[in-house]
Amino acid sequence: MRRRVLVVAGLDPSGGAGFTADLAVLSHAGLDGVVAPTAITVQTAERVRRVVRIDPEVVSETIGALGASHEIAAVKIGMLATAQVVEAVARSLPALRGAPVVLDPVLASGTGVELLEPAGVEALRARLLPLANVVTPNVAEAERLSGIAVREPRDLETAARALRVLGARAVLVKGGHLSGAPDDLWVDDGGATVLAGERVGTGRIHGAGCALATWIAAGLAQGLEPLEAARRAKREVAAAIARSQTVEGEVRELRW
Ligand code: PXL
Repeated sequence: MRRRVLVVAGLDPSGGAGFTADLAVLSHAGLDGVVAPTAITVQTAERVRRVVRIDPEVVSETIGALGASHEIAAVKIGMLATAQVVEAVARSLPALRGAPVVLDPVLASGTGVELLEPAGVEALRARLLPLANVVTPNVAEAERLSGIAVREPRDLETAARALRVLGARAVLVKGGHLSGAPDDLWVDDGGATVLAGERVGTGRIHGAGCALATWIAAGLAQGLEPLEAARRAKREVAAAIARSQTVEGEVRELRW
């Protein structure tokens, strides 16, 4: 059986985010990916116009079938759309024989369109955080999931620790949406570590969050320690941001 990384995520037809972007990351990392699709979106790089949900039974059957015919070396979870899909994924993961899980808690698009229904946020907190080896919220997602308002840098650590109490083994809060340097904060059982970043250019980057989580899953599949996987992921995404190209208005896409 070939080792593969399982991507559980939605389709962005533009390829900037979602599972096609994740497959590009995996191929760049030298890994093969398999996909359990959770939603289809209609969108341009600028705006999500519509979300079409996938039947949760289809999601769990797909994960079951992939787990039976491949050795799943790691799992990356992205957009889930509904509470029922969150439940279906949570029920399906134990059959993957302990493959490490990276959870990107996608709640809304960069322009604020809802990508997970409100009941799904509660389900994600209760059912998926406890199964996550690494969870990668941005500041807004960390606030919503932890219930802690982030006003200054030390609130980031409080929110990250609260997500660990909810069951995630390691938390990477992405600081890219804060003003100033895009430093991320890593918290695991060894404590807190700042992953320093540098601002590269201006404008909105489409798909950086998807790519970062997938790079971390790739690192875990390749046997890196979680913090090392996160450091490499941040380096790779920063390099892709530096090479990024404008696709529409001020929106830029990563280049590998
Ligand atoms: O970047 C979040 C995201 C994740 N997954 C899919 C998306 C988006 C944003 O548009 O479309 C499928």
